[in-house]
Amino acid sequence: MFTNAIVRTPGRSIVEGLSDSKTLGLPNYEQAIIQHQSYIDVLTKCGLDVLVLEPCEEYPDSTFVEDVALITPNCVIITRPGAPSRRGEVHEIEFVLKQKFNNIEAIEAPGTIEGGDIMMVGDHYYIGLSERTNIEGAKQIIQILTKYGMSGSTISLKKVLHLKTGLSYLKENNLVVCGEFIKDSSLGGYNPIEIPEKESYAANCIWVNESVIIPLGYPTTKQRIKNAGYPVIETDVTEFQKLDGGLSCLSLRY
Ligand code: CIR
Repeated sequence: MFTNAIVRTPGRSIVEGLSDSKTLGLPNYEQAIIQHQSYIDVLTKCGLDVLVLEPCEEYPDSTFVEDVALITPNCVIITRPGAPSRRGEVHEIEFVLKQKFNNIEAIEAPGTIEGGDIMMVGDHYYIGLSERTNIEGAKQIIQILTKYGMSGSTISLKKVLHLKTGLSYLKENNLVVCGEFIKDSSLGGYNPIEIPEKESYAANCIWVNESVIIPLGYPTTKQRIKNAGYPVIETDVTEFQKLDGGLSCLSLRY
C-alpha cells in the first residue's frame, strides 16, 4: 500500500532532456504540463497524497524524480546518476527528503545508480546493471539495503535504458516482462505477464493500491493486465516517452 508520492513539474528546459529516441521528436512543454497534471490526478485518484515540487530549469530531466532517490520503508537512499548531466539533481531531491525522513543514505563515487534500475519486490530489490548503473553503485546499494534488513541482487541489462524499461512488478507475484527479460532465468518463479515488443513502452507500468497505471494506447498490455485481475487506469505520457521516460520515473511512491 502506498500513501504518498513526490513528483516534480517539468520545466521549460525539458526540451533539452536526454533522449536516445531518434524518431519521436522533441517534447512539447505545454503538452507535457497537461500530461503531468493528469498523471498527478491519477495518482490522487488511487489514494495518494502527492507532493508537487517546483520545476527545476537547471536540470532538464529533473521531472524524472524516480532516478535520484529510493524511498524504502526503512531508509531513503539518494542515488548518484550515471548520466553526468543529471548528477546535480540529487541535491535538489535531498533537500526535500531531508525534511521528511530520517535514515538518509547516499551512493558515493565511483558508484553510479539510477532509480529506474531498481525494482522493488517486497523487501528484495533487483538492481539493473546498465549504462547508468555500475557494479560499484549496485554493491553500495545492496550493502545499505542489507544494513536496514532488506536485500538486493543484480541483473545485467543488454539493450534497454533501465531495468524497469522492460520489467514491472505488480504484487501477488505477477511480473510484467518484455524483450530481453522474457527469458531471464534470474526472474523465474514469478507469474509472467508478457508484453509484445510492439507495445514495449507499456512494460513500464505501476501498481498503485490495487490498480495498475499504464500508458494510454497499448490495448494488448491493457487486456493482459486486466486478465491478471487488476483494474487498469490509462494515462497519456507521450511527451515523456520522447525523452525515454516511462510512467514509473515520474514519481517516487511510498
Ligand atoms: C534520461 O535519459 O535520464 C531521461 N531522459 C529519462 C529518464 C527515464 N527514467 C526512468 O525510466 N526511470
